[in-house]
Amino acid sequence: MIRRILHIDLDAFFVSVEQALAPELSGKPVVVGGRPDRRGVVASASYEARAFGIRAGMPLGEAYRLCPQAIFLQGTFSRYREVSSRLMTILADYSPHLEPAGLDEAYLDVTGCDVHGSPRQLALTVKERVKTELGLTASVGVAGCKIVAKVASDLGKPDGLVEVAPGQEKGFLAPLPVARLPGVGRKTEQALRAMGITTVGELAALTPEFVKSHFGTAGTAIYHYANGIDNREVKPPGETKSISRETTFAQDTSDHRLLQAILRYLCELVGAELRRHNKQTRSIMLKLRYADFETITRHLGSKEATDADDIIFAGATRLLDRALSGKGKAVRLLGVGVSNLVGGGKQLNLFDSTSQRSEHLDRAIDRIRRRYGFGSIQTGSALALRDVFAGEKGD
Ligand code: TTP
Ligand code: MG
Repeated sequence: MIRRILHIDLDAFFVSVEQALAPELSGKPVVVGGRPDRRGVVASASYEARAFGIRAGMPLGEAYRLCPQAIFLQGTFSRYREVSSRLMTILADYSPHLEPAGLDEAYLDVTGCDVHGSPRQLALTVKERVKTELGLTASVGVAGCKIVAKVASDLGKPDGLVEVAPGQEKGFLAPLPVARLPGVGRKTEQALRAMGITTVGELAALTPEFVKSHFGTAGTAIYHYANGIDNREVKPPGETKSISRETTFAQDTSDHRLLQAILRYLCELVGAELRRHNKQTRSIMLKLRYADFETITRHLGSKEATDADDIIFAGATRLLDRALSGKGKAVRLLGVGVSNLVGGGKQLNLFDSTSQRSEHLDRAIDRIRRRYGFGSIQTGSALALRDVFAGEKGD
């Protein structure tokens, strides 16, 4: 099935909400951010104010100099949040694959949602409902991936609807200035210009190695985006994307056995959290901060997704051993994380009794710990860790 993604972004959001409440403000240069004699920056500017050069992020004093007759408003954040949630409620009527990307913007994956008409018709319906129910205008981009949908909605502003036909993503982006591409900030834009690259098409024609060598991992993403390639899914919020636990020692240590024991403990914390979310991981991360504050992270991918403490621990141990080999430095902080999570219905290998046994054990331990606290059981390899920790945190 051909992927179809909508990116919806309201026009001059904060300002438009104020204008909807006070129609006498419509058609005028209006700025939300505060009074121009106070410190602060422009949060949102009406398109009439933008005609004077006023932009979000600009100091209010500068905005005032550009357009003294503009109307400066403080704004009411609770009101914007309320409108935002009404916007998301409208969008949720059309697909469960809804990912808010800010107060006034969201991605909606409408692949296969034919009951609401074509993606273009759906975009028109959304625009119409936003207009009648919220009194606001939205710009919508329709494309085969998130990045192109976002560029498209931005290009049509205000009150726009830009659809990029399937397969046309690269050609659509090619003539645009590189700064149109999310991820290309001012610095990257300048660096690219110094290389003679000003359009997305010129960026796309470079080699991925070249872009990576100049802009690091961010460069790889930019290169793919420039080519209209973006495999990121539209992910509803609340889905856990990563889980990590780390601890800083009361005293720096290079005691390998102690580090391993703590690693085991952290892996058990991470594993328990994974299972609580009914998730499995395909990527294990180790974080180390040495006594001199040098901090490294190391990653290990795994072909099969897992939520088993033993497997997470085995992976983390490999990373730890590699990171410590040859380094005599003491360690100040140790952390373990998992990402690239896959959810729900797990695949049990029914013939592998060892992994089943350890899975039952993990879950039994989880139950006891939920009831009596995490410290109520310590597994052999994580024993005797009390008093080692100065602090523990996770996300
Ligand atoms: P944006 O969608 O970036 O801006 P906008 O809706 O005002 O204008 P546009 O028509 O270009 O989409 O951001 C949405 C809201 O987020 C904006 O109305 C105010 C707030 N915001 C800030 O508070 N500070 C900022 O620097 C930016 C960019 C936005
Ligand atoms: Mg907006």
